[in-house]
Amino acid sequence: MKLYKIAKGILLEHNNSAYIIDDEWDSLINRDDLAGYLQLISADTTPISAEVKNEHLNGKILPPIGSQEVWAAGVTYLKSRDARMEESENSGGASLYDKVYDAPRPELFFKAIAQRVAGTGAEVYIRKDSEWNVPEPELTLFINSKGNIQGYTIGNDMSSRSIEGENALYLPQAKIYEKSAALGPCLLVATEPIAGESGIKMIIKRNGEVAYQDATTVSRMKRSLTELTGYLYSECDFPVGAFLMTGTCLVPPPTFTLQPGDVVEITIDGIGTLVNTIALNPKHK
Ligand code: DO4
Ligand code: MG
Repeated sequence: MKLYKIAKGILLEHNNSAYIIDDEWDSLINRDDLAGYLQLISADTTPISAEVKNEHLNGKILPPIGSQEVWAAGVTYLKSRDARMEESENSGGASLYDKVYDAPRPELFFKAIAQRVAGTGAEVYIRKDSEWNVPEPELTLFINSKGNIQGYTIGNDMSSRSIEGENALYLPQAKIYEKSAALGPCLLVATEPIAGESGIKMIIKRNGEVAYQDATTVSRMKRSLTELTGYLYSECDFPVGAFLMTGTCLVPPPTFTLQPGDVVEITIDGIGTLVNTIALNPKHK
């Protein structure tokens, strides 16, 4: 079942029917056994028509986040390790990525507060002081305050490769700025863990033409989702839960950098497609 955060509240999609749920986002998604609760709610609520559902969703979907923090894991796929070793070769930082890929402790970093997160259909930004920028398509977990993975969404961990490549200590500046993260389109709430064979695909369009595309599967991730969650929750409390991006699985070739107007489409099987347009922050142009 899928939960959408919309301008007028919360929309639940379940078994080809849609329902408007009268609840508050943070307390709803943080509930224990969210899937069981949503099943009960759908049995007790009158569905809305397909027409009304489309009116609620068309161009009006908000990111599926309330007041949670967004964290991110890094170097969880070979592609990410290799790309980072290449971009940091001149700074002498390449071995950091090699080591963290094999170490028991994963790389985890703070990514965003909700204010900096875009939803599907909205703009994400590239930094004006960065000449090499990429989107990072990432399976993203919603973990409740008890540390249970309750749902999945699609994340885009926008990154400056030039800033991170110059010096690994610049990572927070490469990763954290206005609209440097996108989440959406919905929260997939499932009782079973997401299947390893679930596909992740990214297409980047420039002037309507495909400038880059590639795909892989969740099973290529080196670490397990519970391992990442365990490290994140080991010394931090998240009273309304947290989102955790699980690392990028696709990296465009080194010759590629994003430009304003590019459209990034990230699809994960069973969840949907997150679509964002690249822009410069009008306040900082
Ligand atoms: O090590 C830097 C960041 C890695 C990252 O964001 C990723 O692998 O997705
Ligand atoms: Mg990333």
